[in-house]
Amino acid sequence: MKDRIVFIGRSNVGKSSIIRVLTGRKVRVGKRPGVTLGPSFIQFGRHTIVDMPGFGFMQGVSRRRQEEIKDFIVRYLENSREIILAVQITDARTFSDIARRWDKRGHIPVEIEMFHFLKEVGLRPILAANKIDNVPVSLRDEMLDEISELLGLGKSWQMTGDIIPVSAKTGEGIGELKRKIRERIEGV
Ligand SMILES: Nc1nc2c(ncn2[C@@H]2O[C@H](COP(=O)(O)OP(=O)(O)OP(=O)(O)O)[C@@H](O)[C@H]2O)c(=O)[nH]1
Ligand SMILES: [Mg+2]
Repeated sequence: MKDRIVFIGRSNVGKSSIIRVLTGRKVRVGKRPGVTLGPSFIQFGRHTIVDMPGFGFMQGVSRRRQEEIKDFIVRYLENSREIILAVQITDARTFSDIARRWDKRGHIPVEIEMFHFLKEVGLRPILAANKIDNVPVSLRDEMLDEISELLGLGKSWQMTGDIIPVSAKTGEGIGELKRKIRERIEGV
């Protein structure tokens, strides 16, 4: 049965924290990046959430190890027949800056690359823009629209239906994320 929902994202964006709030289960969360090293599995109703290690830059982790982790994630996503959906988590406030910095250096921003990859392999990704509590309310629409454009989803984040602003800290948007996950896995 296809019953796995994978949570992926750069290190330290709050994947484990969101899973903790969504499921009420104790999941290891940390201040330092690289807390989640192997995938871990958390029951979510009839489904299983897979908490993946974070990819991309991590302080104190060698570049080679970072590449290994990314390769592991990509291979897991390509080969597992049990995955029904992917939820990509990002840090709402820093997404655009980081993406532009990579772009300037002539690299494809890793989060954008990952989002496209998830689409290509048919995992219908939802983007949870986490830590929205760090963004002043008056700036949120602008910031989310920018994320939407950078991901190639169009100018208005609200029109996409793929972007959900959330905060694992305040609980904001978690209900909406839960609804969106249920909507996507229903009947599959
Ligand atoms: N302000 C704020 N901080 C958050 C939020 N969600 C998580 N954090 C903090 O971000 C840090 C990283 O959280 P984790 O949940 O461990 O992040 P992760 O993505 O699982 O990290 P790795 O396992 O290392 O890939 C912790 O210090 C959390 O308390 C949020 O919504 N708002
Ligand atoms: Mg984690």
